[in-house]
Amino acid sequence: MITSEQAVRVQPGGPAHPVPGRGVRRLLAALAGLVAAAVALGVAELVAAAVGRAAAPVVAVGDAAITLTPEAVKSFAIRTFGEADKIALVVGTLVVVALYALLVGLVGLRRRRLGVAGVVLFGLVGVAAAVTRPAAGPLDGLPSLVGAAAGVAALLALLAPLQAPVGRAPAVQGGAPADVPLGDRLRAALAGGDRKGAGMDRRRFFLTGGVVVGVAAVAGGGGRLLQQRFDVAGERSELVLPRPASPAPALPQGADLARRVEGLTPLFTGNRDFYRVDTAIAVPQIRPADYRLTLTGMFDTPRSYTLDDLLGRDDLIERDITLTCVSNEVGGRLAGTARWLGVPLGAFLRENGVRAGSTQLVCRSEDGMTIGAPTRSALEVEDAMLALGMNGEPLPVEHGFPVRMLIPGLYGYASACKWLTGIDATTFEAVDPYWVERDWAARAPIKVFSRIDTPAPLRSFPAGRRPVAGVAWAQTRGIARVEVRVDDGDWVPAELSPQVDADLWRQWVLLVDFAPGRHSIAVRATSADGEVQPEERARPFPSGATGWHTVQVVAA
Ligand SMILES: Nc1nc2c(c(=O)[nH]1)N[C@H]1C(S)=C(S)[C@@H](COP(=O)(O)O)O[C@H]1N2
Ligand SMILES: [Mo]
Repeated sequence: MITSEQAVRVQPGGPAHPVPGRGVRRLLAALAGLVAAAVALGVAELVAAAVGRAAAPVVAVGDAAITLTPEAVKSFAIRTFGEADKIALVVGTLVVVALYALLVGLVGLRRRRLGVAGVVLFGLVGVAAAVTRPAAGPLDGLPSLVGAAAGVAALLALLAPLQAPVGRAPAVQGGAPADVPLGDRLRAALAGGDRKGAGMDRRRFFLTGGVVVGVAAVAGGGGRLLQQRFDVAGERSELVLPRPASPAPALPQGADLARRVEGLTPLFTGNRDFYRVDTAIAVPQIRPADYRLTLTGMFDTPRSYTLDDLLGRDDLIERDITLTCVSNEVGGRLAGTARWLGVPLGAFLRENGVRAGSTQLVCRSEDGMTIGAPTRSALEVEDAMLALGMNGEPLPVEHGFPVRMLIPGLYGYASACKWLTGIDATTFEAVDPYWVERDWAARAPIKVFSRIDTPAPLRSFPAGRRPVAGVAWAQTRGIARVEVRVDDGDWVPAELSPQVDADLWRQWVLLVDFAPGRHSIAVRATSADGEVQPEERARPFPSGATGWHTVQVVAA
């Protein structure tokens, strides 16, 4: 069937041409929606350059998504995307926005008000996400609001030419004579030549679209550039760390077995290679001069500290500590070791008269994250600290600049608050911090863990002798033994890197003679206090994974 719009019309003074049908118009309307969304996001980025990065809608909505996503989905995301989880989230958010925008354009073509309402709703979601962040400022709704206004204006400006009444025929028709200026010919081509009778002004659509896309690009790109003013990388690199009163114990010769075993994790993890786990899409940027650490709750003499107060102390310690994440799967790599510099936590808390009744310290970070640690561990675990330095540098911004907490022997989510701005001495009964609200265990001591680094799973290699090697950890207790079993053989003890400190992981290596064929290699560790890593498999949720890491390999 031929609809009236698809019907061939006779142009005044010209031959008959097929008229672009509804399909084209719909396509352009959907495009209008997409462009309107782009301008909304672009303008929002520009406003966020004044207000703050975390107020930008993509960041705010992403943050809200992280806060609201069920734990199972979050674990799936961490498992699937690893440390690219946040990139995946941002890309996912943008895809959803794009699909929604296409729809808004289509709806707007028929019912303009509904289209406008669609953009407004989109803006309100951004506003809601931005203002409900735990660390939201009063102006945080502004980027989404102004962005949505720009989006509405763009949508209306782009839909108008698609809904225009039948216009005059363009000046240039058919084959353009040579004396017609190039600009006019171009414009005529953009406007669809003389096929302009369908009630749409394609030329105006594309001209307006071009302008709007330009505005989106300039606002978005410019906004992003201007947002760099929030970066504290420069101030961080100018910061000079003091020397520790108590340096890290010297490492014995040959302490790092990775020097002789290829594929083995190095004893120390470089700052760039250190795993990162947090909920921050826009990493908090704290200026050293603005930094305050505020104590509240069950302290006799709570006070607040500047960064200089902390850096200027004469009791700074430097320690080698392995940090691990509760989300680490059997065989996983969410662990790293660094040489940390910081304020001894026990002394610091005692100085402020932390009361005996406090069982939990709720640490608050700049972005509103709350992390609860047992007061007792904070007081008693040797080497617990307010860390200021990591491997000889100020903390990297992603790892908590300028101050984070570290308590060896506890998973990161229950001790290692980054961008630390507050410590509230309270009890476990009184407060459920962020992860505990999401049903992770309130108390989270690290489990004995060992991992095979080499050979990698499913690797094939020549039959004969080759090293099997990896790392093992049980912070605060230390690793006493690591054993390897090939197929149904006996457990054979591996060589361990020198015991330096109980808070530091130990590398292990064993030379194994592989007969040709498939083999299964398993590892288990025993802590210095005699706990053998259990065989029984458990998922990370709610208190850390267990189970022997096993890899299948082929010797040829
Ligand atoms: N502010 C803040 N601190 C945080 C987190 C977070 O999401 N926000 N994640 C915690 C978790 S789960 C872990 S495992 C460690 C990871 O520290 P890293 O990123 O420096 O390796 O930081 C902890 N501190
Ligand atoms: Mo973690």
